[in-house]
Amino acid sequence: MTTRMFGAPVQRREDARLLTGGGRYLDDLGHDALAAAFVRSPHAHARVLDVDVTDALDVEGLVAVYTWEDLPERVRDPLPLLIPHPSLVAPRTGYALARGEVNHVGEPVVMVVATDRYVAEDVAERIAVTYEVLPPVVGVAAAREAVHLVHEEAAGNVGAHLVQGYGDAGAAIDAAPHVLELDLDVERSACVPLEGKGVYAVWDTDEQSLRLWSSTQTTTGVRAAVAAKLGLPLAKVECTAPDVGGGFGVKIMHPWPEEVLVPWAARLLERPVKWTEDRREHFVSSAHERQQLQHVRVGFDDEGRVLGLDVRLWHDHGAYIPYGVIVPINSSTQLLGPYKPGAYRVEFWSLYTNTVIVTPYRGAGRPQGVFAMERTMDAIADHLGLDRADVRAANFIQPEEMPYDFGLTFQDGRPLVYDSGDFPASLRKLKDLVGWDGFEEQRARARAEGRRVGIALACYVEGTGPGPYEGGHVHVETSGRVNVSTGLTSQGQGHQTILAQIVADELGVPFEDVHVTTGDTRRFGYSVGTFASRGAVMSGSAVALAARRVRAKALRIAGDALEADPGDLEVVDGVVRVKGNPGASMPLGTVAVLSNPLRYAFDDTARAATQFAAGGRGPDEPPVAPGEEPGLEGRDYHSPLRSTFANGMHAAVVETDPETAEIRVLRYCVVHDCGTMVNPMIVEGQILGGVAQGVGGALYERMHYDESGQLLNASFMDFLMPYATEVPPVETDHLETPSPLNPLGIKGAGEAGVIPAAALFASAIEDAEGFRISRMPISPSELFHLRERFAA
Ligand code: MCN
Repeated sequence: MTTRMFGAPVQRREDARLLTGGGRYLDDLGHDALAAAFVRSPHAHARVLDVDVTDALDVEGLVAVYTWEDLPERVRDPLPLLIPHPSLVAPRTGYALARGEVNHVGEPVVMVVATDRYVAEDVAERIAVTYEVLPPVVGVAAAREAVHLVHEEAAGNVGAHLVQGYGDAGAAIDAAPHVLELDLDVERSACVPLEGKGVYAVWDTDEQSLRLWSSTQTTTGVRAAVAAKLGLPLAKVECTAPDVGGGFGVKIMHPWPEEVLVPWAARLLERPVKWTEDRREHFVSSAHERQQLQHVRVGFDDEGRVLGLDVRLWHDHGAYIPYGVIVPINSSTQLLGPYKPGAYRVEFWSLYTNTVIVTPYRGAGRPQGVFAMERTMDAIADHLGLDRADVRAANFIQPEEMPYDFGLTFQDGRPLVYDSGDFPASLRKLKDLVGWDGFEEQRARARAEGRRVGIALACYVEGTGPGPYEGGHVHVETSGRVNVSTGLTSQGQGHQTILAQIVADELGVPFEDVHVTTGDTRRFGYSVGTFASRGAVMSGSAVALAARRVRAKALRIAGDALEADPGDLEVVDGVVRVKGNPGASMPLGTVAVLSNPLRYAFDDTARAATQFAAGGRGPDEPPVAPGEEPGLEGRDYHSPLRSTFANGMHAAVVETDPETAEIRVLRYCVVHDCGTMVNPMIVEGQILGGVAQGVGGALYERMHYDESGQLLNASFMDFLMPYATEVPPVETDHLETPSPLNPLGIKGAGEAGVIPAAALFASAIEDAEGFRISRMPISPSELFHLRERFAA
């Protein structure tokens, strides 16, 4: 019997190469290329009055210097608004190079191309830009006050505004026996992949075509955007992502200014050009996320059931808004988690600030939303003197209520409908795993010893696997090797492994025979990309559908050759055989010969193999039926109705030092439900990676801007990320409630681990300390000051 690969904890086949230094990242390419560097704004908000390059022109090795005025028409235009939305009241995107004005420190003003990067940097230093400094708007609170404006046309600094809900939340709250209000604050942070962005472009003058390599999550998006900006036919642009050292949302199709400028310069100069982002550039000119002020008003009954919930969010989207409202839409809809408030109203304002733009960072607005909801659940429990887990359970949507339609609109513009999930079962598992019910005694014992120990749990639901589509192509070679390609781009999610697992099962071939290519538009041109936890759902389903097509074709062709009905055939270990009569069989590679007229005609050995396999009865003519495509290959797409909703619950036990206020994580437990798991080992790795970023976001990482809009901690010396020593061991348990929305029952898993961490740690620290935490992240010194404040 062939071993079933779907669901098996197969080692990632990518790892050996990456762990032994075999990775090939953007900066490993194009050593002979010209290098680009940028003069970037030192001011958060200013007019650009003059650019003087006189002192730079005699530097040896300088090739070109460009300002906005030098750019051709399409490259001059504003960068695209990627996701339009009716709530956008004043959408502004940036320019590839500043057009008379800069709106954050780090915005590119001048592009320099030189023989080497160090020369380009030297030239950049000699270029004198004269600015007229304008008052900056730094932080979401300042944006809301709107004493100054980022863009004149955005009154009140509002880029987008939306109200939605169901029922009459105001009336439900007013009539409720208990009412609470909470003000909550999440600070700005960022995903900080170890490899920054980068792009390398080669113009082929003979072919009039462009080859691009980009450290991106969306090769097809970069290709389409560059072709449009440069006025090139799509067929003349190809984009490949080499190994990508982390993306986490910051490398989603923008296109980034550099992704347009580098190919443009390569074409103009007819020479290869490369740009690799350095660490400081990444901090000040890529993207951040998370900052949001939130006000909650909630009305509830004596059992803690939420009767009405009114939430207001002020989201900081930075200087421009190319991603529309993905992040605040996620916050405002996904904060509902596994709960069903009687009535709900949410209103958000997405605000301009003179800081780096926002892209959806792993979790994409959900960590902030979950922070609001889970803090609310804790506040209700504490107010009523009830168990925090019981209050959550009292508000759960029940499994028999699935699919559950909130009557709200989700980020994909489609209704917010949960497809499946069993929240009470997840909670039972989590409570058992962490020992929730017996913890009271443990806490009391610890307190008697002068130790401060606290426990918490936090729940979330995450829309994953959004459309509109993703495709896959499966091709069986005459050797029996199976090539799979998809437009998906990988940054460490193990796509080469899981897609091979899926295809191996669907086709009935050994896993080792299946080879997967991702992130290369030459191999697969239609794709949306890797984000929103959609890879396994979307490309997994697409390659499964493509493999099913190939299998059906193989059975038809082999059936003819073996004189058997296709329904009587099976494929086992790469061999098509008659069920119950394994002697009548034919390897898939041989079937591939039969589907390839020229191979059949000219390759005697291959033809003989088909005839041998068919017991000497091989056809005189290759059986490619009229109208049938040659080749044992197939392509298919998955286009789901709407997102599928994964969910999870995390619990943590923390201890805070009574003197130093150091916060230590004693236990971290996860119960996770991402539908059917293709590879549980990878899912656990993804959850662990997410938890690591969650720990960072809750306890260490923040973007520290001063009042003038300078980012003070734009280096790894100053931006504190957790090391392996700070990330606790994670104890994981799973529940699998399959999704009815795709052929494999899969839901996404790539972002989940990060989502509840801020809420969880706030709650656990609160439990240990006895006072309310309403702002995250929290450091030991802040905890120390909070203690002093609450003691006073
Ligand atoms: N998986 C599975 N079974 C499931 C769900 C997932 O086996 N039911 C496995 C698959 O190997 C899948 C992986 O888990 O590829 C991640 O799952 P999925 O939710 O499909 O996420 P994507 O493949 O679409 O990856 C994107 C996701 C996102 S949105 C961010 S942000 C993120 C993440 O992946 N960025 C990452 N994980 C990352 N991991 C690494 N190493 N680097 C990043 O930049």
